[in-house]
Amino acid sequence: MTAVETDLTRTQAATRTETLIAQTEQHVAHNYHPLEVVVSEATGATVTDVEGRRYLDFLAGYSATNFGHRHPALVAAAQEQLRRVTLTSRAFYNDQLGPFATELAALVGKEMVLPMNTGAEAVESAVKVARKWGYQVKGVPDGCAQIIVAAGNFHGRTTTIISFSGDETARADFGPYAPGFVTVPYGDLAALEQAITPHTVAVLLEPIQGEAGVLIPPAGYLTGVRQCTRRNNVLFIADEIQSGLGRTGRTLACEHEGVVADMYLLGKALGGGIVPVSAVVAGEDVLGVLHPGEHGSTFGGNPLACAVGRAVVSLLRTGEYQERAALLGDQLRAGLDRLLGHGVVAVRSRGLWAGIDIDPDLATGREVCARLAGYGVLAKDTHGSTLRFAPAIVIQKDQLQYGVDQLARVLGDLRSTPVRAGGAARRS
Ligand code: IF1
Repeated sequence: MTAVETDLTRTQAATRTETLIAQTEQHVAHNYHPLEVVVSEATGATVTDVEGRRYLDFLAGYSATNFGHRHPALVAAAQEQLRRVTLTSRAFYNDQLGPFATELAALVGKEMVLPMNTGAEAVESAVKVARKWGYQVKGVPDGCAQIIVAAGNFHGRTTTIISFSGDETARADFGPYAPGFVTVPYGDLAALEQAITPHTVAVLLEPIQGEAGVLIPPAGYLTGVRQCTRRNNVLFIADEIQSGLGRTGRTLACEHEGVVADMYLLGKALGGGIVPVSAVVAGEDVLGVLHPGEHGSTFGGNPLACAVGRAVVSLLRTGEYQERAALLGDQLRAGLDRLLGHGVVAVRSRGLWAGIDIDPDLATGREVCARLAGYGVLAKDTHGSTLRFAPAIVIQKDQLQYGVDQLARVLGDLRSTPVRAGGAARRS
């Protein structure tokens, strides 16, 4: 190719990016503000855009692709199932649902599974199950059930769930709001104890708060929640939709404190990044309150979802992904800690999941993400100047280092020319 032809190809590719972004913005509701990267292919820990540029994916679909994009075993399971049957509805049995539920329940150490599709549906399902358990088992007067949640939570976007969200952007103008939820500060056991009444049926928590910025509660908090809920005959619901399935170096984040919840909510990575698969996993004493007709879903428990979910469970059964997330997590943490005082003001991490607070005088998280993309690393900000790093567990050590090095590079660039008005003095 001549230099002129190469330039022409590049211009055409850039035009294609612009066209696709414009088309998306014109015809898709503006409920997101994506980075200006148009992905067309992905493998493992990397994605490629329509211009052929490769990036390291440090978001991993908000942990939906914990095992990497198109993991061969997961793709094979999906393809095999595509040749047989993909959807039956729950009006009939299918040959994947029973094995999926058995295998998932065993992985989590419970007995029963309620299969759903998205994370929010798993949360909604848990709310319904907890209320029904409250009325039928605990004996709470009809219509009085209360569920305690934590400030700063993120559990999804349905009308009930946003009713107890503290994020005004997610909540405002979507009322009237659902009653029956009480919010307490996250990590504060005394506040939780005080909020419990005879009408409390459940405490719903993320063992590590994701959207809030990868907030890890004080040591002993989850243990305290477990003791307090048990003492008061209240269910402990752990939303492990983002924290679960290998991300933190364990199958479940609750394991870091040796805590066993009554209900686990799983989603995201359960579908291997291929199909939406979520589940409530609990004992028969809890999920047993549901009877035919009381809850359901057209798609929940479909054979394609179950086949992929079974392959995900198989990957997790060996413990090798959990171990790898823990090991790589140590490397990530060491690399990020070296940036403290160099544009990073705080780092929180568990396994391969880190929240990184950037000096707000230097730049917003969004600005850092835009610059990282320019250096071939895709990440996502949350709340102002916090970044999240959560690459696929299949990422290679040198790729992980590359990502951290690019953050160091961006921070170096920003320290020499801060972008925020009122920020550190501009050097000439
Ligand atoms: C968005 C955050 C991540 C979750 C927990 C339930 C759900 C989620 C702990 C609902 C979803 C998402 C969805 C995505 C952004 C995102 C997110 F920044 F908002 F917090 F991952 F970090 N429980 N998390 O994190 O699951 O219904 O989406 O399947 O809504 O923009 P879903």
